[in-house]
Amino acid sequence: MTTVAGKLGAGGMRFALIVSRFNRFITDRLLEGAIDTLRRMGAAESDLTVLWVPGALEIPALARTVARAGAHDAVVCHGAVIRGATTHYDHVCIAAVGGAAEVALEAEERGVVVTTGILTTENLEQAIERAGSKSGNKGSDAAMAAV
Ligand code: INI
Repeated sequence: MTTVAGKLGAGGMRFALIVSRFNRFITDRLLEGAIDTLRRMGAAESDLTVLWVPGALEIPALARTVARAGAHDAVVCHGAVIRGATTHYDHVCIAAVGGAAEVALEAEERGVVVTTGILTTENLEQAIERAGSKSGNKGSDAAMAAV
């Protein structure tokens, strides 16, 4: 039997952690989860770079720039898009998550991994649940996926 599975060791890997300031109450928790996971998997402090963007909409462009620059093995994206009164939510969700997925495909050709811990939720409660409470921490999950 041949089985292909990743090994969970982050030693020697360089990570760019992109995080949006919008809904920072949530994104701070996603970032903390990612950093905690990477440290526990052996990543060196000097191999972690945190890059802030204004909102989730800005994540894909920076992720692409970082992936193309070649200074990191993985780019982990963190954001929190929470539905408001208008359709803006839908546009930001599609552009942010779809954009990050497109960047991931391009980056893969360069041997760079791009993963997303971008929450898209109906309300704040759902976001809190996914940022370190009863539904885990999606920042941590995205970091683990990158490794
Ligand atoms: N950005 C987010 O990260 N989350 C949101 O919930 C959000 N909403 O709902 O508007 C949001 N908007 C800002 C957007 O990401 C850009 O930063 C802004 O439009 C400037 O380009």
